[in-house]
Amino acid sequence: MSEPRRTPRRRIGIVCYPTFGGSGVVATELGLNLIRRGHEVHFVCYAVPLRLREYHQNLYYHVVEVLPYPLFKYSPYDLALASTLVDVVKKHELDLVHVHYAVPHAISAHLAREMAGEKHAFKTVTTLHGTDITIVGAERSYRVATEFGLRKSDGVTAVSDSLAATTRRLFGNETPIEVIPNSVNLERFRPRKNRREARRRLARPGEKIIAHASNFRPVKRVHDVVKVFRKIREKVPARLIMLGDGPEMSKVVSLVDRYGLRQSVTFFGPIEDIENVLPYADMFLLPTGKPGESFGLAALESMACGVPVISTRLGGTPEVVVHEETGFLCDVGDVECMAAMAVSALTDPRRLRKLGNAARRRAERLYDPADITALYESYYERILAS
Ligand code: GMT
Repeated sequence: MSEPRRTPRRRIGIVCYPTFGGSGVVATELGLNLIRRGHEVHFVCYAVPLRLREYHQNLYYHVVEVLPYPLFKYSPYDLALASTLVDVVKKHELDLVHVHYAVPHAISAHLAREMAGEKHAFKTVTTLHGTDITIVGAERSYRVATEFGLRKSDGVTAVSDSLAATTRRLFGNETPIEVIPNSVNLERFRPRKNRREARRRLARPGEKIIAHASNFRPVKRVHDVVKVFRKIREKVPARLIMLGDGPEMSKVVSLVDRYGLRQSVTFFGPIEDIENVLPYADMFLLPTGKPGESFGLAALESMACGVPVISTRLGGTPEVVVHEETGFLCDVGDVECMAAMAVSALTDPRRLRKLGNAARRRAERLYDPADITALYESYYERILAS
């Protein structure tokens, strides 16, 4: 399916982390949308991105092979990426390489440009996604390199005003940052009819369904999900559905056991078709701690499914979730607040439906992939003309 394109056809390289994670999803969906609009897109990654499951004539995938060598305790992925980029740029005459997540992609792209030389000149755009600035980039061992990568990028974008502001605070005001929010695949993530049948497979009759999806890293405070759920269950029959996996998983399972909640919690692991579960939830919990979500793609995906979100008043989430309109925002760690908000909506079906409808409408109005892709297209043109 092709969509109208108002800018010249371009050859674009996209670099991202291909595993579970919002930045890889955003990069993949953007690449597919650019292809649908007639551009040629080359993904350069160490594995096929998870959501890249479609065939297109203008879609190319180039693997970054990282050689394990006995001398290397840590194989230099950044060098392998830079070398692969040079090969791709030379062979396919790319106009622009768009890297997602600054570390180390922005530096690899710059190195590739230096190595490719004038004859194969290309522009670079770096999209900041969050922890590449707030955690990894701010870390002493990466800070100087991250700042260098941003300075050497021809264009830098951030997924929220909040992340742009944090980047300026940490790295100075020199690099102009364009804010282009993430989009959500509105066809894939949509409210579903016939919910009753699917819900029967997910929960017992009468149970409200609470969902959480993440990479279970400490910043996500998944233990708060369990604590909030425990409090919700004191008032409302409910089931918790956990999607994803990560370093905190065993602690979370222990907490579930300690609270005696094993029979009420379903762990789905890192399933790929999360869109077949999310629409059947009544509420989505994302109690992320400091420094917060730069954006909160999982929250947006839930909203697109018509599911209200309870999250924290931190980072870029308040730009996505509107308190008392599409969900609720509480302070980090305030499980009482999160549980009270959840119970107030779960026990009021009209309000719950209103929140869900408003969530979907907001996703459609502000995060439509066609609109966001058009923003990237015009940004690319500005960078290419500079
Ligand atoms: O920074 C991370 O935690 C990883 C990154 C990712 O690759 O999933 O997540 C960030 O990028 C997403 C896509 O832009 C955002 O929706 C997430 O909020 C953001 N995570 C954080 O800021 C913690």
